Amino acid sequence: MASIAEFSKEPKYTIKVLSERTGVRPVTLRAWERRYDLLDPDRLDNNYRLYSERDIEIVRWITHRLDDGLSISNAVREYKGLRGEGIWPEALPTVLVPQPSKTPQHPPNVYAEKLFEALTSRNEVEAKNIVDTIQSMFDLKVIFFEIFYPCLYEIGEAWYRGEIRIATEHYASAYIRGILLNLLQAFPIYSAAPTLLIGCAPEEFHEIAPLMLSVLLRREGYQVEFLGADLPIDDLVAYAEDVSPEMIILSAGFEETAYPLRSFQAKLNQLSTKPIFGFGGRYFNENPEERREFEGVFLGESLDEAIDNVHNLLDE
Ligand code: B12
Repeated sequence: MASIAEFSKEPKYTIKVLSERTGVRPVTLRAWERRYDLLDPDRLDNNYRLYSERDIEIVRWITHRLDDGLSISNAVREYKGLRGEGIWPEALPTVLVPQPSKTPQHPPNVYAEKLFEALTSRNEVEAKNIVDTIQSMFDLKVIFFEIFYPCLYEIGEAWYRGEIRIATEHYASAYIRGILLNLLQAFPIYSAAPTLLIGCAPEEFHEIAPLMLSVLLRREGYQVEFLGADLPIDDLVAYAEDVSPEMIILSAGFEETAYPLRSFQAKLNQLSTKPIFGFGGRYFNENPEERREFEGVFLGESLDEAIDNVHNLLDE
């Protein structure tokens, strides 16, 4: 394992990047800086902070000590004690999430078409090459929204037109689901962060959108549990009583799957922790007038909007 001293001191990352790479919200990072004098970032002309790879490793080390049960003041004291003796702590093992580093050769839609071709012709070797390539070039949001989404959309259309078999559609969606699950598990879990349960309404089996949302929110440092398809409401309320999440997010694509969600927030309000219920999905996008019939928070038409709304609801 490398020592933190081996990481570059060159200031180049904004607080948003530091936050995404460590799972610590910007407001918390600023508080640690102010109260404990933890980091001393460079400032741009507009006074924005700029952090280095070394800063990222320091914050990761501190959060690891918090996970061990230390308070923030004790974790910082320990870190400063080591530094006072001229010792740099060991850096934590790095997470296996691919980081984009290459310049894109084509716009994302070209890769969406290539992936569609590879998956519908059951060429998994080619599909893997494409996924490796896009992970080396694009941010996860571009991969999810501009490559996976249009690819799946076309698969649905091709199935609807009778051009591909149901089994081919299942194969393709299972492949993409597998990539997403791997990504979800590659991000670290921060036990001090707010807990979110994310999944599908009862009898709803379209789980790829909530899975994408789970990956993106875990990347932002939330403690996300992805619960998958077809969640029975009463069991989920009992689970929420055990787990005490800050928020539960469910997706529904059809009237029948959305319907049982009407009473969900009322049931959650009977728990002492009163988790927030957030919802979204194809049914609510296609029937905007129905949203107000549901107690809870409609999180937006897109996953990007949902991420902003989760921040607004949980970071206050
Ligand atoms: C893969 C797939 C399946 C798989 C799902 C596998 C899995 N593990 O997820 C399986 C085989 C299970 C399946 C089953 C069915 N499917 Co299907 N399926 C699809 C397909 C091809 C892709 C869906 C997908 O994952 N898209 C990618 C995600 C990212 O996009 P999305 O789900 O549309 O979500 C977007 C928004 O809705 C929103 N969103 C979604 N959830 C949430 C949540 C929150 C909180 C927020 C803020 C936003 C949000 O954000 C996303 C990005 O913009 C679509 C094709 C299509 N055009 O969408 C058909 C499609 C959705 N399926 C369809 C149908 C009809 C069915 C079945 C009824 C088929 C059948 N006869 O059995 C069943 C229904 C099962 C059920 N009760 O849920 C139709 C729906 C038509 C309609 N309007 O009614 C579609 C559109 C196919 C078509 N062209 O006709 N399906």
